[in-house]
Amino acid sequence: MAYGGYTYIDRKYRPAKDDFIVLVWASGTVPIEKIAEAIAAESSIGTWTKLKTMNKRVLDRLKARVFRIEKSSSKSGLLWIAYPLEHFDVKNIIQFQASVLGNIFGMKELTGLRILDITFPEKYRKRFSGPYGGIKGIRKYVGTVKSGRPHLGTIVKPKVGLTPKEFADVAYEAYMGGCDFVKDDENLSDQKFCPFRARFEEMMEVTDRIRSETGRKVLYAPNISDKYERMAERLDFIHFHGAPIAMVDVFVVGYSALQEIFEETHGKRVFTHAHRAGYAVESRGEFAITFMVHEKFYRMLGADQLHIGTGVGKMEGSPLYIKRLRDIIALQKVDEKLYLGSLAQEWNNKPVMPVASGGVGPEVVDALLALHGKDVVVQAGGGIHGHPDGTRAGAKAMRQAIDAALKGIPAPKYAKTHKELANALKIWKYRPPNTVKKLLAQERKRAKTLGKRALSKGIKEIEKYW
Ligand code: CAP
Ligand code: MG
Repeated sequence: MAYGGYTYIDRKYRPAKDDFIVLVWASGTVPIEKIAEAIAAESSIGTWTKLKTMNKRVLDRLKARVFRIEKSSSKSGLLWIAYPLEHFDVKNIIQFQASVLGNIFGMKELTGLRILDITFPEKYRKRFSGPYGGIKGIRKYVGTVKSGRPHLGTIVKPKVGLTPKEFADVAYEAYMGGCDFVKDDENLSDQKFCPFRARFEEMMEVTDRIRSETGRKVLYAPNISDKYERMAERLDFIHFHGAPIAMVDVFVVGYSALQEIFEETHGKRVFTHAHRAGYAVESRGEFAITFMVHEKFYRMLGADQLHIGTGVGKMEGSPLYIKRLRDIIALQKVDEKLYLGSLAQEWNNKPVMPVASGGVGPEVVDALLALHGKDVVVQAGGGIHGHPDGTRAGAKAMRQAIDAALKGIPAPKYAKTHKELANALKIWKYRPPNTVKKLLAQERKRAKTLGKRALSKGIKEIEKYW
């Protein structure tokens, strides 16, 4: 069943240490073996027909090999594909995207194609800067290494529209209520009503004030996202004024500029907060690249904090899938789980601080922490600035909810002696952690059977456990 005259399926092949492994879900109008050949060919050295220009060296050393196929039906299933390191222009993510995440999405015999996961070999990972400080670095700055408690973050709301002074006033209230971290929203940049520099200067005054009034070191992440030159200019400016962290809308900025700006932040010893706005554009349909793939790039390139969803809030992603996203950036070693459609990955760079954000309020903190653990930025916009008594009370309620969860006390009980939490729970109904806990237990106990069932029923079933 060769494609374009050459064969790419080699079930006996054992991937080499330096190979990239790509896990793909594919479905189409032809047998899965044919689909496998086509994908491997088109994403590596082949095309639709035999070539007079092909030679043995290219074939033997550079082609992709499908070394495992798990059928879901005769025309769909999971494919494991190995690509040799030599195939790639290392340190050039664009070339990787154009190869492995490129033409294959347009092939007409495919009815579905999802790049579920990719394992990057150490030799490749090493070429990128990696996080400058990661979890430890950020904790050290904020002073939470010892306590290990979750950080509390907020996004000033409304998303856009406030003047620099109004913005800074809201931020001050949030910090005073207990936030460790304040950030711009993804679509706040350098608009007329709130120029970047004016906002930043107001915010530096606020963070200094918090330090002198409370002794706490808090973070403000200004959104520097733009074309590369302007990001670099803003980075220079905030770095000159001693800013510890910058925010980048990593997905929409794109890998090329991102790689460059993360090298700069790393060199300047500035942390990065990675907001993923837009990622779902390509991860929710039949043709998709999962966020697992992107987050690996973001870790390699150097995000210190990264949005990964919540599993319990307003953004897509089932609890177990979000847990997987968390493990990929926060652990040094992640094992393979077939039913989740993901691969093992070892890391040599620093763990990234996960940011759980989107539809979070005190009512879901119990469930959130049951899923994410303590190394997380619990981030709430509406869930703080929508509190009936305002921003400061909103931040307090969130801190109380976090304290309650850490003490193992359900939020409604803790609310009996904590008025901000009580007032929050009057408008947002408490959501106990039961479902999350049940899913986690199920995952641990039934991994094997879940794997088989998922495979026999296809990607939709696998997604149920995402
Ligand atoms: C959250 C947020 C974040 C989302 C992004 C928003 O606001 O500021 O951008 O969390 O999604 O604009 O929606 P709320 P994700 O707290 O008011 O929901 O973290 O999944 O990337
Ligand atoms: Mg936002």
